[in-house]
Amino acid sequence: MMKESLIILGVAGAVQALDKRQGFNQSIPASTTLDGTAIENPTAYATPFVLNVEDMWDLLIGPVATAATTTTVSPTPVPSSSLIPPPPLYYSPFPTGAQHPMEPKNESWSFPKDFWWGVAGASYQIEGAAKADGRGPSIWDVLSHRVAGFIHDNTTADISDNNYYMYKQDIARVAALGVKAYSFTLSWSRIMPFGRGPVNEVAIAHYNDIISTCIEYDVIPMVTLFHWDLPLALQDTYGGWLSENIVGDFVAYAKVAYAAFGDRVDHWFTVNEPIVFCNDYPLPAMYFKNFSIPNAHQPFLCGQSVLLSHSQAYQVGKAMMPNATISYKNNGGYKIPQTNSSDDALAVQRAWDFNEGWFSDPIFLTGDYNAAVKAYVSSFLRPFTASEKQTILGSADSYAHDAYTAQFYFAPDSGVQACIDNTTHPLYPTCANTSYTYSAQDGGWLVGAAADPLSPWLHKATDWLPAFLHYLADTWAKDLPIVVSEFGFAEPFESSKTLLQDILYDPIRSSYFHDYMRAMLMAMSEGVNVVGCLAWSLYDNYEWATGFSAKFGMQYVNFTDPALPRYYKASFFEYARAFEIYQEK
Ligand code: PNW
Repeated sequence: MMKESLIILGVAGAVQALDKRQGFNQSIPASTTLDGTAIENPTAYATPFVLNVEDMWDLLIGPVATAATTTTVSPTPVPSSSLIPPPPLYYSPFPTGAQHPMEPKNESWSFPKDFWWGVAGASYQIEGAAKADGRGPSIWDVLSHRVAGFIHDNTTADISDNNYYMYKQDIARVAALGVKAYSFTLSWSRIMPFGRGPVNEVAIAHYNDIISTCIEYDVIPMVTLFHWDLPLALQDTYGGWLSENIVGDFVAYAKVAYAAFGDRVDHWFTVNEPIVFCNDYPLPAMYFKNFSIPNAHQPFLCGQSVLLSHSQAYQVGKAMMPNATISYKNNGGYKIPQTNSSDDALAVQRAWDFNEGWFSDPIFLTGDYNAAVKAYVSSFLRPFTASEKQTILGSADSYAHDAYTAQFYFAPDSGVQACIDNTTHPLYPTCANTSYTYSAQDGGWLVGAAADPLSPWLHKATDWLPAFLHYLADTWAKDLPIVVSEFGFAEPFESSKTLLQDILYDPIRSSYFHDYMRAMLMAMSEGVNVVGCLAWSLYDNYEWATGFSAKFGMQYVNFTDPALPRYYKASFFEYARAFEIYQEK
């Protein structure tokens, strides 16, 4: 089905092929400036430069680092000495003579036999091989290479975990601990170096082999189409997600992926966390083509494009793969009213409305924005047409949520309504204040143990997970299954540890996974239909603007050793243990 269009033509040829596509250059006037004619408004004219992939790297990104290993590594079996679990936090199987109170198993809890538990990673964060095999640059190559001060520790993900070459070993290592599912992301600009047009067969072959390797190891492959690494060409051509031009391009890309992998992949996520990547707009000035759209409008223009892109990609996917589960990944912590005042309740509701509800209300409830968002956006967003609303409504087969944490919400000092009436209020338009602590009357304690200070949004708030899952089920999922599509923890100050054995012993992350799994079991025993969960992350990786300085891995990767060796941390065994104990055999 894809064969005819799927070869990179030689990159300059590919760009010319793109130019012929209708509309690609519609905003660029003819190059009359080159004939020497005097012009009235020089800024209205555009260059006729044609950049191939190499030019884009050279001119827009600059030199890129390459790993010591640049060929696919064969997997070596995980030695049994690496599979000995640590003495766990709550009881110990070690015959040391130490005494441990037993943790009783709750016999009324269980994970059903077909419950899938897995681990997740994402293309830009783990792959490395930035320029290999024709990959085009993404906006994150600009953010990490060019934008002064953007990355906390000045690192790039040029090499990162070198998963592009080491995936066989990576899959073997997760399979060795009994993990049932591996969730990874396709790099859009690997598959389509310009985000549209020619498809790179080498990239298709690469992801095909990841999928085959999963199947060989009896691990379910789960694929996300977009996890923030937008092809740079799309950002600089029309503003990326700011423009509805992206809808057709995203759907075309999704079709290529479904056609190539849909025979073996049943679990698909379209976009990861649109609340996060839409709020990344405006991108830093001076590094991307300028589209002069008011800053405050940009996240919502992005959101509009996401709803159209996701819903159309969903419908196309269901037509091509009727048995697939397709959804998108939402995110955000549970929102706890800090007091029982009615104004705090209102603030909590507006926080749901402007975050999860921004996408979930249209997709799961009505086909359109909720009233609070609509009141805000209607002056600058066009309304959805009736047929768009129909396409959006019901465009998900599960409710997938990246459910890491919880925090408290309360009304602004002036009250919620005064904020809504004052467009210059710093909390406008959401008009909800947040805190990580209980109220002063309740002692002012933190909601739970803090993660690394570089991930200040994250606390261990597993006590709130049952309420959280009930809320998602009652509000949006209803009869649809819930997938906890990411959860995990950045062990505080892990990057300042130096001894290997110290790094591998991660007690707060271990207690996070221990308590998280039991809280999930509790909610499931109360009737919440969670069908699977994906821990973030399979190993330490590039934590976006935090670089390598905050660590979410359940495996340590020694980034200073060119061989990039991986080691299981104690938390990985803690996660696996929950299923040894509670999953029906
Ligand atoms: C996720 N929150 O982002 C991303 O999908 C991953 O790429 C990232 O590495 C991981 O979490 C750890 O940060 C989130 O505020 C960003 O609730 C923000 C939130 C949750 C997840």
